[in-house]
Amino acid sequence: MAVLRWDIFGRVIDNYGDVGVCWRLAAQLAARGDRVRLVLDDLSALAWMAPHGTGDADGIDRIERLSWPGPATPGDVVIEAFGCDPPPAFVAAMRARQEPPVWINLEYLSAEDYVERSHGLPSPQRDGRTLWFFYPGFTARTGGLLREDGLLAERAAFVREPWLAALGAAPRQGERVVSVFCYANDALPALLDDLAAAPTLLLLTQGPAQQQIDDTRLPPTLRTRRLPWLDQRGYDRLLWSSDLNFVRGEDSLVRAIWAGAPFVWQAYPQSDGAHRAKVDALLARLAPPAEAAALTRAWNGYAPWPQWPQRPDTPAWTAWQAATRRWRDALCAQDDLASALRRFVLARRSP
Ligand code: TRH
Repeated sequence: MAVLRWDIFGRVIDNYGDVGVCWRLAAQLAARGDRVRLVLDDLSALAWMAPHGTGDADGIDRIERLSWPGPATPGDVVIEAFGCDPPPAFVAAMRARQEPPVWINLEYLSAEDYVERSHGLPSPQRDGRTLWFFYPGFTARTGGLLREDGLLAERAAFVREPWLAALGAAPRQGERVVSVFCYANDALPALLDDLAAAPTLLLLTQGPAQQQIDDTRLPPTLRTRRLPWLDQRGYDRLLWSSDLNFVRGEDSLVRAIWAGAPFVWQAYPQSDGAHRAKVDALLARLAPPAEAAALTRAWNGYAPWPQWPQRPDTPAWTAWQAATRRWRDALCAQDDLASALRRFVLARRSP
């Protein structure tokens, strides 16, 4: 298999999705034997998300982590994540190369229909080069989702008790485990009220979940553990360990899908309400029971708080779990994003 040299550029606009997606892509390409330089305007989140020394067997420790503006000379492929505009001097160097690199804009993930129409389109530039649009997505006519080789087997072999115990978050007998990664959310008090109906261990990630919840005001049925930032592998395991996951943004949504447990997604809130269309499009594809869909809409702030399936022995919970697994299995039958992207690039290189 040809070894490709990739330059991935990303800018941290807000939160951690930009760096999270760039890192996962870099890691999956490196695991396939490619050479990867990752150029970010802010490398700080990598210190907890992808600490050095944790993945040498996969080639991950060979990824070059570079501060913006990064290298002077391009490799074979340039990825600009989310339209971040690589440095002008680098773009000029791309133009100067005899065989210019394949240049790709990796777009945001959405379940909306426009993704299929836009995926793979060329954008001819004034100087004769082409920028290609590559859209992640949920159907075979999109770029697919980031998924490591062997991820599902690893997940199936995972045993949660020792992992949670090592985290200092062992559940008590009969307690359900719920992880929460969210933006500031006015619906949190309603959620806590509902969860308090049964013994629950709430695993709160860094950020608004920890800031918004006051442990001293919780009833005895709700216990909390405030987690440090975990690395991405650890965050995956947190999702595998939980009976119900609240996730947000782009990357943790995908990881919740691979985890296979019922999940509730909070889209990145936009002042014009554009996130509603994203939530509705996701729900249309996942097709959970109506109560779970209602919960997701309420969690995103545009529907009243509903009655929702909480107990694993109810038909609605079973249906929710089944819908989640069905969708995961269907998505796993499709190509993963790194494989699709490699193929896309190879087809656009000069012979
Ligand atoms: O941080 P986010 O809210 O990022 C968002 C979204 O990507 C959104 O689409 C985008 O428009 C906005 O940024 C600018 O959520 P996301 O995408 O889930 O990214 C979080 C990353 O952090 C993900 O890679 C998982 C990782 N993570 C850890 O590695 N450890 C942790 O403990 C936690 C909580 C997250």
